Amino acid sequence: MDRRAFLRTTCAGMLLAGGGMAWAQSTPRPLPIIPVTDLTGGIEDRVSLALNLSSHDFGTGVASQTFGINHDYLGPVLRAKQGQTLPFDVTNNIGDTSTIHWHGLHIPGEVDGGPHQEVKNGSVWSPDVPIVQHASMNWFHSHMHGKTAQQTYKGLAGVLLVEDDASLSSDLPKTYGVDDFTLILQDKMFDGSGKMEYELSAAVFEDGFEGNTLVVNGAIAPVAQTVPTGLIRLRILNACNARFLSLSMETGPVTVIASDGGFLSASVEAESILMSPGERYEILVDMNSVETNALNVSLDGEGGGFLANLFGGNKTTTALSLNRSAAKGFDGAIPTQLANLEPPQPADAAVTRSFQLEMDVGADLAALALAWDNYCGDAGAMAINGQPMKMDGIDDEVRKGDTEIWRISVDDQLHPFHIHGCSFRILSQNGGPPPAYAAGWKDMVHVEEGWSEVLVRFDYEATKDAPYMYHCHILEHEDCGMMGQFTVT
Ligand SMILES: [Cu+2]
Repeated sequence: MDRRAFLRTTCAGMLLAGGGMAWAQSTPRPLPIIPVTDLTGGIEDRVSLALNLSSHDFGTGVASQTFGINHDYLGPVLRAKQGQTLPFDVTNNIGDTSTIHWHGLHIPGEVDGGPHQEVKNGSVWSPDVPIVQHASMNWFHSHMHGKTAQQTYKGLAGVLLVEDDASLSSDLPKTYGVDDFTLILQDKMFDGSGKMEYELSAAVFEDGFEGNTLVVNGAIAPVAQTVPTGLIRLRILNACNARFLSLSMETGPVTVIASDGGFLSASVEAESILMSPGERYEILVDMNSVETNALNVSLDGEGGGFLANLFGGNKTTTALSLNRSAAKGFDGAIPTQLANLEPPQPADAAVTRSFQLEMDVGADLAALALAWDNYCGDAGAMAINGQPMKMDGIDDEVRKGDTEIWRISVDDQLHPFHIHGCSFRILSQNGGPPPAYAAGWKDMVHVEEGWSEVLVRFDYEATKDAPYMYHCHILEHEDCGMMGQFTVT
C-alpha cells in the first residue's frame, strides 16, 4: 500500500465489520456546481442529452465506473420556462436499453419517458416536451423497467428547473452558483479500493439498496461553499435509491419555500424536514446574521447503519457547509407570501381509488413477475393491489379532467409513492395532516402507518400505448413490481 492510499484508509475511511468501506473526510471539499443549461432566454437548437458510459472519482482517489448525461456522472441542471417546448434529443450510448422519465412534469404519456418509451443503445429519442406548469424543481432519471435502480444509481439522473414570469421576477435569490444552488443528495457504497459498488441480495431488497457514504453533487460529503452575505437558496433533490433523509440546519430552522410541484403559499419554518427518495424541497438560508451555517443530514427512524457506519457513530453529519464572505449578495428578506394556494377541496373528487402496496406476493405470482421483466434479485415479487407490474396490462383508467382521491396503504414498512403526469395535494399522510412544508404541490407522498390520501387531477392524455405509472420510489421496490400503470383519456 502506498503512502497516499495508507493515509486515505486511516484518515478518510474506516473499515467496517460487514465489508464495504465508508468514506468520509475531515476537510470538506468544494461543492461541485453542476453546469447549468439555461434555456429561459430562448431555445435555438435541439437540446442534446447524451447518456454515456463513463468514470468518475467521488473523492476516494479512484475512478468508479459510472453513467453520465453529457457529463461523467449525473446530467446538467436544465433551466427552462413555462410556455416553452423543450426539443430533446436523448442519445443512448450506455450499452443497454434505457429510458429518461421527466419526474414532476405535467406532460402527455407519450413524452413522459416511462418504461414504454425505450431508447435502445445507439439510438436517439426525440420528444418535444411542453412545459405547461408553473415554477417548480423537477428531475429526470432512468425508468427502464427492471433496471431503474441500477441505472439511476450509476448516474442517469439530472435536475430540470422550471421558471415562470412570477419566479423570474420574484424577490428571491436566483444567481446560479452564487446565491442559488442545486444539491443532489445520494448515498453510495464504495469497496475497499474506493470504487462505487452496487450489489443486491434478498435482504437488501426489503429496504432497498442503502449505501454508507453520503454524496453531494457527485462528491463525498461534507462539501463546502463560500457565499455572499444575504439570503442563500438551496434547491434540494433526494436522489437516493432508497434512503429517507432528515435535513436540518446547524443554526436556526429549515425555512422551506417550495415543495416538489412549486412554491408554498408562505415560507414554513421546520426544525427538520424528512425527504424520501424522489422528493424536492427549496429552502432559504439567512447568511446575514451568521458567518457559517451548515445543512445537516440524519437518518430518520429505523434503518440504523448508515450514519453509524459513516460518521463514527454520530447521528448527524454535515452535507454542506456555508461560509460567508465579505461580498454583498441578495439583500431581500424572507418573503411571507409566495404563491396563491387554495386549500385542497376533497368534495370535488368524482372518484376514490385505493392502492395497497405489498412487499410480498405468493410464489406463483413471484415467478410470473419475473416473466414480466420485474427484477427482484433473490427476493419474491412486490405488488400493488395484488398485481406485480405488468407492461401489457392497464391497471386503472382515469377520465381526463376528473378530480380524484387516491388512497394508498401499505402492508409493511415506509414507502414513498409517486404518480406520473401530475402534481397533487396531500389530504392526509399516515392518517394525519401532512407537515406544513408538505402541504403544497407534491408528486410524492409518504405511506407508512394506516394510509395516505392525495387529491389529484390529470389534465393530459396517456393512452394504453403510453400509459402513466404510479409506483413506490424505493427504486428496488419499483423494479421488483411495486408499480402499476393507468391511462388518462
Ligand atoms: Cu416501497
